[in-house]
Formats: sequence, C-alpha cells, structure tokens
Amino acid sequence: MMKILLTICSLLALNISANATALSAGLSQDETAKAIKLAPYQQRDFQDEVFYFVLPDRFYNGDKSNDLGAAAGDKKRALSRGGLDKTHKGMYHGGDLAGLTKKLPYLDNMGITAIWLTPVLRNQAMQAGTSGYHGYWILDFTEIDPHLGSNADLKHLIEQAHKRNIKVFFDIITNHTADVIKYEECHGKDGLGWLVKGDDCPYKSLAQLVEGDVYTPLIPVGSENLKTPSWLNNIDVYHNQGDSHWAGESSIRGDFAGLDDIDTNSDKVVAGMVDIYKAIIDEFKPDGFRIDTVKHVNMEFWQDFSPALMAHAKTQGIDNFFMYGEVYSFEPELLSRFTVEGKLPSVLDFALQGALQKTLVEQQGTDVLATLFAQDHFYQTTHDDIENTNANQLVNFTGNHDMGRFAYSLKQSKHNYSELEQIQRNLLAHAMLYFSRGVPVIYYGDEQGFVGDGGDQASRQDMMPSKVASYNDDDLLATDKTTAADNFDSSHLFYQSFTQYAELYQQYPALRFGKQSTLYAQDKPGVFAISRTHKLSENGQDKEQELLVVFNTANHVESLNVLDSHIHRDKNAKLLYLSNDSQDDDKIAPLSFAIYQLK
Ligand SMILES: [Ca+2]
Ligand SMILES: [Ca+2]
Ligand SMILES: [Ca+2]
Ligand SMILES: [Ca+2]
Repeated sequence: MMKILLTICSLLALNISANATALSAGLSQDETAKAIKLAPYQQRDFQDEVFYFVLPDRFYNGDKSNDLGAAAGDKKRALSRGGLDKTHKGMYHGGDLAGLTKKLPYLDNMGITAIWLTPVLRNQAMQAGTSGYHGYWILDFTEIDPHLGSNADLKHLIEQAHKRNIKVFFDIITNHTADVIKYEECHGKDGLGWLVKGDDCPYKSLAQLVEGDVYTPLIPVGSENLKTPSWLNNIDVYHNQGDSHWAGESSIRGDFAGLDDIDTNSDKVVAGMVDIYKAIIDEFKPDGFRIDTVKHVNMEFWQDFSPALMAHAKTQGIDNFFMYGEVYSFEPELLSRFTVEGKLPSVLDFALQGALQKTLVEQQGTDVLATLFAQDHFYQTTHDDIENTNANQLVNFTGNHDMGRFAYSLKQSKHNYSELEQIQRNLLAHAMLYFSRGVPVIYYGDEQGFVGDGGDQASRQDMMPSKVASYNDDDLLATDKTTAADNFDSSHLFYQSFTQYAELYQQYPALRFGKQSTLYAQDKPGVFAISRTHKLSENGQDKEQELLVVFNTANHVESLNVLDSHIHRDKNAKLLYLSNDSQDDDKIAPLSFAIYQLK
C-alpha cells in the first residue's frame, strides 16, 4: 500500500510540474483559472461546456426533512413517499437539489460549466422492490420529486448555477412513464399479481394484434388518476403490447421491464409530449435537455419533437438551448441517424466510449480511434428547420450510470493492471474526452477515483458518506479514502487533473471548435496523434490556431519521430502541456499525452 501511495504522490508531483510547463506567464493554477474568461451562459456555445453528470439522490443531502419524499398524509402524492434505505444500493439515500446547490463551488472549481441531472420529476417511489431514486419512473411531469425538493428548489439551483455561469440540463423521458398499467393475462383481473412465470409479459407483435392476439390492459383500482397531465391516465395512449425483448419492433413498442410504453406513434401523443416539455422550459428555463431511451421511440416522433422544442426555447429567450439523446449503440452510422433523420441536435457518443474501452482497457491498436473519427462525416446534418450540427457537438463520456465506470472496466480487465496503471489509463481516457472532438462529460465520482462493482446500481455510489457495504469495500483509485467517508476532495489527483484539462480546454478554442484530423495511428498500442485547427479573429485579424495532441496508449516509452515533420522540424511548435515530463524531447512517456501549439 505504502509503495503505491508513494508512486501516486510522485505521479501527482509530475502533474504539478507539467502544469507549470503548461501555464504561461508564471500564473498559479488559481490565477489562470480566473484569467480564462468564459462567455456568459446565455451566449455560450454548447461546444464550450464541460459537463458533470450527477444523480442528485447520491450526491449530497442538503435537506434531511425531505428524505422520505411526500409528506405523510399527502393523498395526491402517496406513491411518491418512502423508499429510503441508506444501506441499500437500490433505494433512496437522501441526496437532493438543496445539496447539489450547496456543492456548486466544488463543481465550479473543477472547471465544470454545465450540469446534467438525472430526471427530477415526481416518481413512483417503489416498483418491484426497489426505488425511483434514479428518477426514471415518472408519474407527474409537472412537479419535482419530493425526495429531491420542490419546484422552487430546482429554480433556486438553476439561479445559483447561473450566477456562477454554470448551465443546467435536465434528463427527460418521452418513451415511458412509471409502471401503472398491468395486463390481465399476466397480472390477473385486479392487476395485482403475476400469472406469468419469469416476471415478464412476452411481447405481442403487430402481426399478432391483427390476429386478435392482444393483451387486456388495465389500471388497478385506486390508480386511475396517478399520472399528470391527466391525458396520461388514458390507457389508449400506450402501446400495451407487453415487454420489450430489445429487438425488432419490440424495441420501439414494448415495455421497458414493465414501464408503460407510450404510444409515440400517435399525433396526439406527440403534441402532448411537446406541450409537457414546453411547459418545463417555460417554468424552469433550463439550458437544455438530455433525452433518455431515444432508440426506443419511433424516428417520426423525434422529427416533430426536436424542432418544436428547439424553436420554443428560443421564444423563451434561451438562444443556445441544446439537446442530446441517449442512443445505446456503438455504431456511428446508427447513432447519427438520430441527428440526421431524427433532427436531434446531438447524441451521446457511445462509439467513442467503445473505442476508449478497446484501446485503453483491451489494448487494441490506436487505429481503432482513427477508424472511429474517420466516420465523423456521418454526423453532418443539412436541415432547414433546425440549426445544423456535426461531430464536434457529440457528447463524450468514459462510462455512466448504466454501463458502469471506466475505472471498473480497468479493474476487471484480464490484463491485471497495477493501481498505478489503472490511474494512468483512467486519466488518459478522460484526457481523450477533453482533447478530441466533442463535449466532455465527467460522471460524478470519477473525479474521486470511484470504481464500483459493475453497472446500474453498482455504479451509483454516494459522494456523501455512504452506508452501502458493497460500495464501501471498494478500493478507490489514487486515494486511501473509501466511500464510507465524504468524498468532495479537491486535492484528489483526478479532480486536480480534470481541473487542468478544463483550463486547457477553455484556453484554446481549437480544442473546443477545431476541425480534427488524424495525423498518426498504428495497429498496436502506442502513438495516436490528432491536429485541431480553428480560425479565430484576434485584434480584428483572422488567424488560424492549430494544436497537435499526442496520446501514447502503450505502457512503454514511444518515440515521437513519427511526428517529426510536425513537432521538431517546425520551429514554431511550442509545447503547451505534458502529462508526464519524465522523457526528453523526442519521446513520450507511457500512458501519457502532450499538447503542442503549431500555429
Ligand atoms: Ca434530503
Ligand atoms: Ca406496465
Ligand atoms: Ca417505446
Ligand atoms: Ca464493492
């Protein structure tokens, strides 16, 4: 243990010395951060953002009085009460919007400029033995879940974030509501039981429906008016075809493990959903939406929904309102269908996540990254009713609340990486989020070395002191702490590193807006080099900024001779940042990266 700690300390020392190389005019880190002037949030482009993705329930408890959700005796919200068990990873833990508001300085100091919250609308607190702490089981699309706070608390969070020039994005759902509707054939005449073995209701196809082979959907007595707005209580606005088996038409029309799948093929439903989220924009004035389960809704829905909401936000004075969808696919050709055909401004870049996994966990060649970026042209849109976008607006991430953390993938790897190597590979993956095209997202807790035991509940640890045994037995990266302690440590190596990455990202427009070209890749781990070029106007003169970013994905020193024509023969090439400066000029240290300015 001691040896590992010493190595980490020396790694930290390396980082600090590299930082000194990076920051011009001898400014301290703090001074530089302040010197970088972010445009005001109202005018700031989506590509300027550094995102932090957080589950408010797992972040910080700012108000203990709301831990049980709706007040006792509140008949209208009775199903939004309870579910608190701090020792259980599938239950509410007490974190809330007030807590997030209190911790804004922690995010601000790390260079976070936008927050993406998991859904905050009022949920059904309990379903099938676990709770709606994650927010994806909505009953009421007009009010904030009482476990998280009130509508006023959300407005206060946004107001305080905006004061710090931080944007707030909501996670929204149009695919399903909470599980209220049951099928007589599966759950009995009262809808309260399970008649089908295996706890699922097999999907009935459109062809079966034509033959009259249908389910008899019902709403159990007493649950007829649970949902808001009230049109959602009409059984006819759902597909009612049973559970999705994640393939073919069931992927669009089936229930997501019992969650009532909305009939998004109906014009009335499209209009109703547009109205729901127009009202959310009007009330809260968020800076944008992340959209859940996009792949499970028909394309025609998005073609109407996206332009309608983008235009509406502008009428509310949110000129740079932006939306990105969750399309769970690793193929750029499929991902881009939802921007090109579906008219969504952007999507989460699952394909980049897959490439990071292949190169940095599985040790495939850096040509995997080159192949990915060579498909960026798929994302160029040519719409006439919505602003056009391209791969620069993709949303980059290393892991998330469903698939688990990148640190977990590293820990699980058959390569048995040492702790130091896990740290280095994790940092390099995150550097790729900031310095290749696309907008970086930090998954909360990654900056504290969180690891986890897998995806879903196992990757949703508490930042506040946790009581979950399976979280607290984790060996966190680059710290001696466990999740049993408070983990808002601004001296953590990852927090410090991400802060530096954010500073570089904000300092050089080419890193945010630059056209990206691959300069070098190979069929094994090692050098991957890209250039980022961007035209900017300085003192009335047009000039081009050109940066060169070099990653070494190998666990050995690599020569930079392959980049000689760019770095050494170009006398103007200036080293801006070196993540590990233990090598001389023409070499790059294992699992490290360097940034040069060519113009
Ligand atoms: Ca609370
Ligand atoms: Ca259901
Ligand atoms: Ca659906
Ligand atoms: Ca564990």
